[in-house]
Amino acid sequence: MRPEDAAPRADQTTRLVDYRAPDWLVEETRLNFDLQPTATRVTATLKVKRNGTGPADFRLDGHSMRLLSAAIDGRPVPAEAMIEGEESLTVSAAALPESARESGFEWTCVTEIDPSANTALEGLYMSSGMYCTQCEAEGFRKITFYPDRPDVMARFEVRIEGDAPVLLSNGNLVASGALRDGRRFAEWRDPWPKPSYLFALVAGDLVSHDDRFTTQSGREVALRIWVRPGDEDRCAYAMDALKRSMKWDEEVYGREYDLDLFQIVAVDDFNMGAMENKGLNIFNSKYVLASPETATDADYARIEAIIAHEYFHNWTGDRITCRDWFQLCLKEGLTVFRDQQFSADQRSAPVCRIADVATLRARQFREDSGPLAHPVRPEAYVEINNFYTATVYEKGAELIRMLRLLVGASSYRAALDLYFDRHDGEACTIEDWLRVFEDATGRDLSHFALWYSQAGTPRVSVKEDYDQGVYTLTLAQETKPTPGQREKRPLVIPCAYGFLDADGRNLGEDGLLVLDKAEQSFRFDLPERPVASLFRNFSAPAIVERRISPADRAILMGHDTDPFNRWEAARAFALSIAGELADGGGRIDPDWIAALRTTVTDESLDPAFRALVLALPGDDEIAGEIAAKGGVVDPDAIHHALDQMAETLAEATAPTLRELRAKMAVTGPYAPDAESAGRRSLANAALALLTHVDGGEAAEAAFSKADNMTDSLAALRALVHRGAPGAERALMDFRDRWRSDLLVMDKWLMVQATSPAPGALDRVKALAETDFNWRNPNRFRSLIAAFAAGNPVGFHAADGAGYRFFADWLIAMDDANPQTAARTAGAFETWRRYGERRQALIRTELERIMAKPGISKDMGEIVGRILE
Ligand code: 0A1
Ligand code: ZN
Repeated sequence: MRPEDAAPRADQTTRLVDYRAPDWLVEETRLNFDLQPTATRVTATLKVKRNGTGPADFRLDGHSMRLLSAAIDGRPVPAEAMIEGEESLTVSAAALPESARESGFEWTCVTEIDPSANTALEGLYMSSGMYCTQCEAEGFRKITFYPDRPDVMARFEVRIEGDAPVLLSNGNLVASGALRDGRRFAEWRDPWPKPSYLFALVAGDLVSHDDRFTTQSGREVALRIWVRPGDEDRCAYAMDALKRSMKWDEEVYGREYDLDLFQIVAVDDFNMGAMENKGLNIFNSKYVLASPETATDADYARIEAIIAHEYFHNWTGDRITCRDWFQLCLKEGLTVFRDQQFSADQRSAPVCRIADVATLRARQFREDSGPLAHPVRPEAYVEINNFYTATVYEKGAELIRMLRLLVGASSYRAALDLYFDRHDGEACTIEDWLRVFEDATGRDLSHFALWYSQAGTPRVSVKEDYDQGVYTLTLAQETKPTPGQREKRPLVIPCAYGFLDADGRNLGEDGLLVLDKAEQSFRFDLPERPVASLFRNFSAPAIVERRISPADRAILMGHDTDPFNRWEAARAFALSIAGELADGGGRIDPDWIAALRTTVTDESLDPAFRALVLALPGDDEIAGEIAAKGGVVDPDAIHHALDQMAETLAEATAPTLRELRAKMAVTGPYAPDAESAGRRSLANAALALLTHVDGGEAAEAAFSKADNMTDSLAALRALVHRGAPGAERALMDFRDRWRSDLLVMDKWLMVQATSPAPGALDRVKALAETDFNWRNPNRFRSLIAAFAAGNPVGFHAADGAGYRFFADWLIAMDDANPQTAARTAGAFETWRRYGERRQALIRTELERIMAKPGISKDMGEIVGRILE
């Protein structure tokens, strides 16, 4: 690809090809914070060293603050020697004192910032009365002027003065005490050099839930989870997950923690899930706080995964970081892969894999097939915050999974050992990452590297032939053009396979094929025609197109030794029925119902797995299939098709579903372990179906007797989404019980926002007009984003009212918080899938957003790319 093809908007674009090493490095950074809500003073003292030779301007990033003074080696820098750009401050090489030009100098500057006015939640801001920071990717430049790029790594010393009882930063606490006027101070030192994006500060009225961990080499680490008073009894699960993560990283990757203290803080206002600041992770409170009454099984699983993810970043992100933001997948793809491995080890590996693939298809395949498609390592961006995407994270993780499959588990571990040895303390690139694998295994990965630069999901078509003892498998690959990349080359695609005979028994050896050309045939001597199980465990992030008879599908569904492909066969069956029904034809094949019944009642199978088999495909999944085949998507028809399938299935299996519910009942007090969670998920999947035929009777009973949030919410959702007579009552009861718990109320908002029952938009509008704190990203996502992304029927209402409502909110949010607004706007990315009328209505809204005076860089880039 020519890099200029990828330019979203020529003027503001940052490009990978323009990367230059920094002219100046920072060895030590001393920060002094005098905290005041509207006027915080920051004094930064940097020990600066020339990187390279010859004269170079001293350029610092910075904006949204007041520069009060600046000095070099203690001497004030005259105003005329500094050039203040829109987002920078430069002291020209000529203005630097002679002695400083070659050997370096000490830079000091004092800035003033207003955390209370910072609604963008980047830099230093306030959340529920506490100070906190978010510096990834480029938030540090809103705190002080600094070379705010990940390849500048410094040792940080931080002194905080403020009214709050708790004052935290990275590393180890070296001093603290009282000052005059009730103020306090604390001094923190982080011995590990780090880029500015990993800096963190928290100050507030907090309490901690404490524990300890002894590392494999016998060092004691104090663990602290900081929360608001009253929340301390909801930290136990997060703490347990943290200790398990620390142990797992030692056992599986040989990685030990490297400070005396590891802290986590829960904050209410946060743009993302959490942040891996060195030694001081900051979390969205939604991913820390959990109790049986307030958190669902899914919440527990997310908390476990995110706690692990942030902890694992200590090595893959903090000790080894990214050279520049184009390399984001270096830390994110690897850390997602590591957290997926961890969850698989803690829970059921196949169930985790199925859930991960379902998410990948729903989010990343969708992204890869539309206007926002980009390579795992992008080559140009306007706003880097727009590239914290499913492609960088989830597809990035799939690339590492493929590498591991190709080289084998022990070579993978050897390569990772080499990575940590060779690059500890460095800021690296994808080239460094791949070279480690080449050096550790002797393989040439130059072709594999294409996965990092080529966008789009490859489609692999499968042809099979059996003749006189020879089975021939022909695989052909094609990747459709994506924005800025018309020409696509064949990728290296691993296909894990096995063969079954007509009775479902193993036939021949299992193995791994590697497709690395546009088309390849593979021959196998086999005594009978096999039922091939291909792309086992989803061995490559590809779309597989294969004609397969219902009989063969039933064999895979019932007997494959690969649980992923058993589920896949069931999903493919359901998808083909749904697609045909939505197209106005087809019928509900009784074989589908029979096969489902067999699987979900098979007691040798994990209930969580059976629940996944029982779940019908999502609206958007079907829409994606229709669009890929060139069809026009009609959200009402898809929804109707799914309703018909659920109803027919429920009618045919109601007694089985009731029996399943009874069998899956969990006795004793609630526990979030995978086994009990699996039983609840099967019972609740059955409940959702039953609500299609019993008028909500079972769900009402379940709602009133639920003693945990998983069951309570599942029953509420079943009632509301079916528009059952008991729905209003249940909604009121739920609200009355939980009105003071905002995280629980988010669930209540979301159930209503995603309801396909008539009147959802009016309801969402009314909810947005009550005491709805829309500036809080969790609230905004639970109501506004959930409606757009999770309510296809309401959002795509033929009169365009859903689009208008959503665009109004994007415009409002863009003024307050561009990052969250732009991320939410991605709900429009599939707009070209719909009919002309809907497209015209959406275009009007997108153009209205683009025309908004003062549109942010974030939103301008996303909407601009969607419209292109
Ligand atoms: N690095 C964090 C997530 C994160 C990314 C970007 C942010 O602001 C732009 C904030 C947090 C992670 O992967 O967990
Ligand atoms: Zn991450």
